Amino acid sequence: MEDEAPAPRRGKAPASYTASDIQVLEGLEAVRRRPGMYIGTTDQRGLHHLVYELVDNSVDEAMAGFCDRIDITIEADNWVTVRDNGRGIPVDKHKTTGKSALETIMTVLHAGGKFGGGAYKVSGGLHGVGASVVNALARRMYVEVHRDGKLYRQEYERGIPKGELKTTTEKGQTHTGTTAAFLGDDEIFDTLEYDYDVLLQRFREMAYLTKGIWIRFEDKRAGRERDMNFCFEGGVASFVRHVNKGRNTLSARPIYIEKTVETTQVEAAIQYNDGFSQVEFSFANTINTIDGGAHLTGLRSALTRVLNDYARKQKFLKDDDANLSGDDVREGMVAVISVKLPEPQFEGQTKTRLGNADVKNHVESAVAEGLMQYLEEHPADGRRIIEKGIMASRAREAARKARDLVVRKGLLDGTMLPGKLADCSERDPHQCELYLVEGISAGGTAKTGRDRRFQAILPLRGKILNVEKARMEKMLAHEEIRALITALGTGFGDTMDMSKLRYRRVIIMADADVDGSHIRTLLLTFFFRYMRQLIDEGCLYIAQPPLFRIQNGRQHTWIYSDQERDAFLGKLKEGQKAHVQRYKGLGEMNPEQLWETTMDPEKRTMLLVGIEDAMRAEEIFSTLMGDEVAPRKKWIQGHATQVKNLDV
Ligand code: 0RA
Repeated sequence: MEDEAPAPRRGKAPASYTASDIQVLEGLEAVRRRPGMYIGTTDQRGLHHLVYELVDNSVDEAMAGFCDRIDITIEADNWVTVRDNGRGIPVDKHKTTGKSALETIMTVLHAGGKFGGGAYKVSGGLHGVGASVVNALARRMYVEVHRDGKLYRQEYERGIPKGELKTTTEKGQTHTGTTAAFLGDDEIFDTLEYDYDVLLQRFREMAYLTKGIWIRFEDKRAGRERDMNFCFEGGVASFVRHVNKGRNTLSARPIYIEKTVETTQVEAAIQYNDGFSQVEFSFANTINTIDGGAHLTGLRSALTRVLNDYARKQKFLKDDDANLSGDDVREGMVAVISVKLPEPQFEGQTKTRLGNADVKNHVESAVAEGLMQYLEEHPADGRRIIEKGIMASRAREAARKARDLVVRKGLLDGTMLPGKLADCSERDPHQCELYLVEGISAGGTAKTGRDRRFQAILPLRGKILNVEKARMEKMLAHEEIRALITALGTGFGDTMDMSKLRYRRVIIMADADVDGSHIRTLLLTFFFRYMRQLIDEGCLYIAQPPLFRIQNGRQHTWIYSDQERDAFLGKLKEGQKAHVQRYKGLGEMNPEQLWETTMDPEKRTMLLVGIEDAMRAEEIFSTLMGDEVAPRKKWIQGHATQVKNLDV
């Protein structure tokens, strides 16, 4: 968002002005002038933010115990409707403004808080900006409140009321609730396109975190009608089950803990599987604290302490055995911790870490108590969990020895680059790219076609190891993986050092067929598990080779998807003939063609691999083997601005 955006056009002001009207207009204008300050961005993300804001308000009403249904609809004309069966926003006259409470909430910045539903009103972070911000950024909006046997309704245009609050008596009406609907303002937003799946993900999360709430999400847009319903009686335990779906678990059900300690509501669920990764999700007042914080620390220390105590008491650990480490007891664990507290403090640059120090003790005591009780009541599960921890501890020791050995031999430190690597001449990592190419012959084509100044090629033979199911030391034994680690220069795992990265762009280039999709998945899994920072820092890409070449007279066009092909052929004038050639693999192109279509920075399109949402990634990486995989992706483009669709 530009700092000095032109003043947006104002809606019509009401006929009679008061001092509070002027304040309202100034407030709305501030929001419209600098929307970024309130909702971050004015792209699709910002647009989604308006929806979250309204849904959060209804969820607050649910957390306060007055609402158990929320219906969200994307209407055919891009209006969004959020309806709940709570008490209804109050409509009585507000003392200082002389306006109804409803109008005040809808038009005065930060007024929402004063009417905040319960004690656990979501605040901080990017959330909690208030319904008035949504209203200010909406081309049109209306709110309907059912309460006291009446229907109240008020409409707005760019935040300004279009008349008074209207009241109708509804005979025999007993239900209560609020409906808020808006149409985003196209003067503010780049797009009014909602991404159903992105919103759905958030609502699913909301449903897990607000036990028993029923959320319905309907898309009424032409051609993409969809309807989803969520209700999770198990709360975060349902969440854990969902993450563990399809895996072998060490207990039939997640360990579930629900307890209020002082003013902190603690809800946690833990379940082990026979895999090797740790999956932890933490939330405070339904906000995903991706950087963890006090609640996550509390959960971890309870886990380590209680499991070690139990292992000693049950003699799984002998007197001279060392304690299990945190990593040992978290191997194969899926855990969700959700806390609700009156005044959450969100810290860190992205405000995604919970700061409230006392919450650590609240969570630790709740989880310790619940876990101890569980172990007493389920000794067979206890044994399996401890045995897994002991195995993890031994494996970690073996891995450390294996790593020490390879490090001592200088196998991974980049001083001995792998023979298969065709390096580039440039040394500045920011200029350098490494192409990981499926197959030796395609590797050869890429070597010839590349710009050797800044593009390096590492051909990878066949299918590399499935790292999801393998342990670290086994993985290290794999030559392809070793070559990859050595070429990158960073090391891996806990000791990874991004400052040693030799190429700031690492590009996976594989065929657009099943084998190619397989190898992409394997490589993504590897990077996700062992070189996460590469993804976090936006250094991992997926190349986009074309699927077709269409020859049309003397002209030829490269085509990257089926839709694009259909569109292209549809646009040809009658009588024109086109020859469509399908490319199955990289090997079918010659070096010049590979350069022109896939490697030339001026022309190519690449996918930037991002992990915005660890849960989805976890799901993807564990649903391995042959499945179509679609990580959260962002399109990076050279020149073209069209978006191409390809399943990874
Ligand atoms: C404050 C007080 C009361 C209700 C609400 C807020 C409320 C706000 C929203 C926003 C969306 N849905 C909502 N539902 C309720 C009720 C006050 C009372 O009845 O005593």
